[in-house]
Amino acid sequence: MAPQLSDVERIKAASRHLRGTLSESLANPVTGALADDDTQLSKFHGTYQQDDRDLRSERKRQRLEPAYSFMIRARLPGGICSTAQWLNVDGIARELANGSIRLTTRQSFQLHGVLKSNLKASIAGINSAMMDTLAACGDVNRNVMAPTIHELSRIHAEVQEHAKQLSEHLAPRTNAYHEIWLDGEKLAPEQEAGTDDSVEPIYGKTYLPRKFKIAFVVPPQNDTDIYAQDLGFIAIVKGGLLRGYNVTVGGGMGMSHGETATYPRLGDLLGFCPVDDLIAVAQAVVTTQRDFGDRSNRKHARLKYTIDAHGIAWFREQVVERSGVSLLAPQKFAFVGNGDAYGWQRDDTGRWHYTLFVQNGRVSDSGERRLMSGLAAIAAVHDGEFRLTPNQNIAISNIAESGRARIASLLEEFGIENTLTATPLRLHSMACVAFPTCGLAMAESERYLPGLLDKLDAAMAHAGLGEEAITIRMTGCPNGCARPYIAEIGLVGKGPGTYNLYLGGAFAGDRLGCLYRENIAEPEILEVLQALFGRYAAERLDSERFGAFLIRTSVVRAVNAGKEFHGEEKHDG
Ligand code: SRM
Ligand code: SF4
Repeated sequence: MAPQLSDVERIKAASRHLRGTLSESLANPVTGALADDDTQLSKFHGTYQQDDRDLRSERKRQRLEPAYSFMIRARLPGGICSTAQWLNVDGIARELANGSIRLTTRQSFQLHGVLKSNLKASIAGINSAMMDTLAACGDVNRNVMAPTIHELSRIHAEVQEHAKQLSEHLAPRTNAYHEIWLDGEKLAPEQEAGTDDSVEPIYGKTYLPRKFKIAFVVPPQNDTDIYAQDLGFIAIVKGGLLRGYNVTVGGGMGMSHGETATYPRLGDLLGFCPVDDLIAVAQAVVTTQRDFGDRSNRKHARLKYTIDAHGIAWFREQVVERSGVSLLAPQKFAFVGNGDAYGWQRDDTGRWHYTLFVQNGRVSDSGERRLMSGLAAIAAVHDGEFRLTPNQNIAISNIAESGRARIASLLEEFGIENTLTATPLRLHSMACVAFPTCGLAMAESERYLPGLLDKLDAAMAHAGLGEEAITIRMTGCPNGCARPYIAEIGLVGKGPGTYNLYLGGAFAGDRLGCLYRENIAEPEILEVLQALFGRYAAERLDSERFGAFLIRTSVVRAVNAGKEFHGEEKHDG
């Protein structure tokens, strides 16, 4: 007997291509929430229902419904955002959301704290600036990432264009988004009734079994963390020309504490494909996952588990057969790091780019550092664009030589230049959102990491490592939104104030970390890391990275495959 489908499958199938009763839910003045089933469907439209977790118990005590509000996530292929678009988002954030903009780990932005009554105006406002939120979340292909490299402007533009094309190709085709948010015309009755099977030629009416993520990257920088993606395209550049892509499949970060059948996994190299074949190959990967992904258990539904269940050889056969593309052997490449290059860079056409460190992606004004106002002031005078990076940062891009001094003075005026003053440890840090908005958070993350870093910076300085870069990432739960399992130091929330500590990930994001301490609080985190920083300073080899050092000295074992992540523990699925 076929296993029972998960409840989300029922909701998708009955949704008439993502309509559900969203319009009715939005119009209901009695509650700040959506109807239950609609909370699943709204994700496909780029918005999550949340409630303020800081207020949860007090609201309960007062017998009030939770303080509901919505998070809105945009879809911004390659993170490119014109300055006009930025100003539009800035305005919506101030007027209809919580007054801040949150840059994400997938080159996009989120707004938090949008009341249901303001949701439609906010989403319509984002669309008015030629951006959308469709498929920013949900069981579909999400925001396609592309590197924020600046030096090679032509290669960047080409790869960026491919990311955009693929994003378009894999976008849902349903008219529901336009109908609900943009008062678009209702289409033919059979589309509205959800009985027309041609509406979603790639996805069908139940879309994918789970979320799906794609990134492009140009070695030697692995800034889009290609091995964490369901599908990755590694650019092979020879003689200054883009020759094609090595394709990776089956990366992913999410897992659940105590459930060894769930694990983070690095993508496998599937083969090399010429540029012209990339859409066909991508579609074949997506449709194989559509047809074989596990629709009964959402914790086992990502592509990584489909590949581990059937084997990579089987998967390659499916892709070759469906795409008609015979994948060649992967071409040589090497990565050196997975962070962003900060500060000023000049590209090969002479234009300037400035990459700014945004701690944990939070754009707001705070004391002397008026980041939100500063970026708005820069957007008002800058005729290039902003590029949101895959590491929660922002680049002011495409600045003419003549405009450079003006941007530099605005950075100073608003107190936002910090790439020279922050330590390399901090510049290589990321934390997910977690409290108070994330419904899945078990521990603090964005609000906690900056303070912890103050103490770790002191420990690094004490060990004589103040100028060393180590990647450190924190999440409030094991879902892995800041990709902690491929950092050299990963801290993953276990409960209020406690974290699992993972060590030994690679500086270039191509090896997983290994569990070193479980459920520890700040005093032990500091004690353990202080001791290891001391040993690293004393015993490291020339240019040996922290993660590699911990493996050579057997502090932790090297974890190169998802199935090895839990060590000797049994895989029960
Ligand atoms: Fe994530 C769920 C925030 C990137 C793995 N993620 C969530 C939700 C929507 C919580 C929820 O389901 O209720 C979080 C909203 C918090 C809030 O209040 O805003 C959330 N994820 C984020 C962001 C904003 C983190 C950040 O600090 O930047 C990132 C938005 C990216 C974007 O613009 O699209 C974000 N999430 C990621 C990544 C990193 C990546 O994509 O490279 C991952 C790991 C990679 C992966 O998918 O395997 C990630 N998020 C998850 C998971 C675990 C999925 C799994 O396979 O198990 C969940 C939970 C789920 O899907 O059930 C989740
Ligand atoms: Fe929320 Fe967990 Fe993602 Fe952090 S890692 S944003 S706590 S789902």
